[in-house]
Amino acid sequence: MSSVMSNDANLYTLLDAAFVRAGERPAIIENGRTLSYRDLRRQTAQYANALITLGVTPGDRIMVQAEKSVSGVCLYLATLKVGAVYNPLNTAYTAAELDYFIGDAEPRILIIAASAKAKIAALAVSKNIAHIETLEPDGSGSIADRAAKCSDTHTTVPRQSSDLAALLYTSGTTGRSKGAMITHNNLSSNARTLSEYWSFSSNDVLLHALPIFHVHGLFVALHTALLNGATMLWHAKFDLDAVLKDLPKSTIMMGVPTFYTRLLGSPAFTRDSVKNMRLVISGSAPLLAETHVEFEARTGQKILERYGMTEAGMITSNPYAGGERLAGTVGYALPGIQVRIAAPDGKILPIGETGVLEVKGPNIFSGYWRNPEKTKEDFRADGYFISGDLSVMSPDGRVTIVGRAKDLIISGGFNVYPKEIETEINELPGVGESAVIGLPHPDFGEGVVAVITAAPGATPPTETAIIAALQDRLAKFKVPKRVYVLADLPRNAMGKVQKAELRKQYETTFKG
Ligand code: MLC
Ligand code: AMP
Repeated sequence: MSSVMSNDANLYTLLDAAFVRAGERPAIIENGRTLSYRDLRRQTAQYANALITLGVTPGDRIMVQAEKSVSGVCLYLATLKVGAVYNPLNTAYTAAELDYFIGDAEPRILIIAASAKAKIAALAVSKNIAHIETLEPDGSGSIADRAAKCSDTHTTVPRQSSDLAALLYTSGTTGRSKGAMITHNNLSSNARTLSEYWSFSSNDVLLHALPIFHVHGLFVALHTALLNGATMLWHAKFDLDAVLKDLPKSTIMMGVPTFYTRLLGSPAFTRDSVKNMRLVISGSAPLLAETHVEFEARTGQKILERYGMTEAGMITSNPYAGGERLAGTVGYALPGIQVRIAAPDGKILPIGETGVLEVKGPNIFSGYWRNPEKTKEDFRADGYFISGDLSVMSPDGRVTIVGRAKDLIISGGFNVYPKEIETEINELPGVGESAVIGLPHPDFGEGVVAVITAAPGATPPTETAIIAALQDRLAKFKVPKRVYVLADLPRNAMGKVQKAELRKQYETTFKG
């Protein structure tokens, strides 16, 4: 191994070694079309060269808002390969939301669907984006055309372990999204740990139906499969019938709880559906204990629940082997990762007491993009990151998430911070104030609900009017499913809105 290679912490270099070993084995199978590891490697090199022709240099942000495609995987890997920073965005974000992200991330290149290009073009010019390229759901587009004309060999740009690999936006309690700076070492260490902990091998076939703009689908699923030269059965989205068809061919599946409640809702989902499955993983939101129990009763298999977050990758996991997968718990800290439970003032709490989970390890991001104050706020002096998740730990280290210290709703695995929605609603004519809460939703786990009051002397806008007004401003999953009107919002003695009261008041009324 050359000295350059041995010093190179580029995640792509680690993956590339697996690609070489895998050779002609299938990397990704989509609708009967197979991309071998050899071709994945070639196409990634072509995309890397395409990025170079666009003037990309190490550290440049490549912002991508595109539907899931195999080309998108090559583009992601190519971004790592050239030493640039991958900055994916939820495809549901509106142009208004994009405006903020572009201004904050200052990407060199923006890659979007052609249909969105016209809307964004003026914005991009005003924000000095050097290039807008297109990428369509079928994997075609101007970036694909450009790549097709490029050489299929490219020398990976070496990176140090602390260099940025990705910038992932995660919304915050203040309503503004923050970019989590994720390094090559964050990703490599987590990928290696999970791969070993979950016993991945080249024989695995992973059913991949998650979006690739978040940690779960982009890092956890992709990296574990790619690092092992395993095969992925590629689904652009979670389509129940399509998933049911591919399940019997799969050995591993990863999903958010909604995937499993949807599967259990289908009589076609049986023990036979998972006959070749060795591991079914759930995460990104709490899995109801009843879903865990029902899944085992139907299939004979226990879902493995794990816990993580954008800033930390995967933190804890129920055991793969040699221990119990306990419903309602998220398992133990992964090897090399330390967790503790602390009070809001940072005092470490005795075992058995509920507090906020704090975490430290090579998985922890390097801070919020251009936001040192927020970074400082979320870290303890000894390097622990404050998760905001209320948890309790058993004497043997098993973690149970019991709630959230942060005002956060998780709907179908997507995070929604009420403050952002409240800010938008409060600006609408006729609205006095608003409180946004999460209520139990049969499909999404939690559903977003708004409770509003009328402005003095005004008639409050109707539910339909509010929902319509928010459509252009907010991604669909953030728009309240229902809007209720109250004369006054319940407040405590300090004047703080009592969201727990509101949840109690509406949880039986709300049906999703
Ligand atoms: C879609 N809709 C949602 C929604 N997804 N509304 C609320 N919450 C969601 N998650 C809207 C649609 O726009 C549509 O609106 C209506 O709800 C019905 O949509 P659908 O067709 O039923 O939705 P579908 O496309 O099937 O998507 C649902 C889903 C998807 C659950 C499959 O949201 C999904 O893939 N979620 C995974 C999220 C994820 O990967 N999270 C990982 C984060 S990483 P209308 O008005 O048009 O009818 C992380 C760290 C970690 O958290 O630990 O992993
Ligand atoms: P995100 O910022 O999108 O990465 O979401 C991270 C948040 O999802 C965590 O802080 C938790 O609140 C939640 N989360 C992830 N996995 C689980 C889980 N298994 N159980 C409960 N909450 C989870």
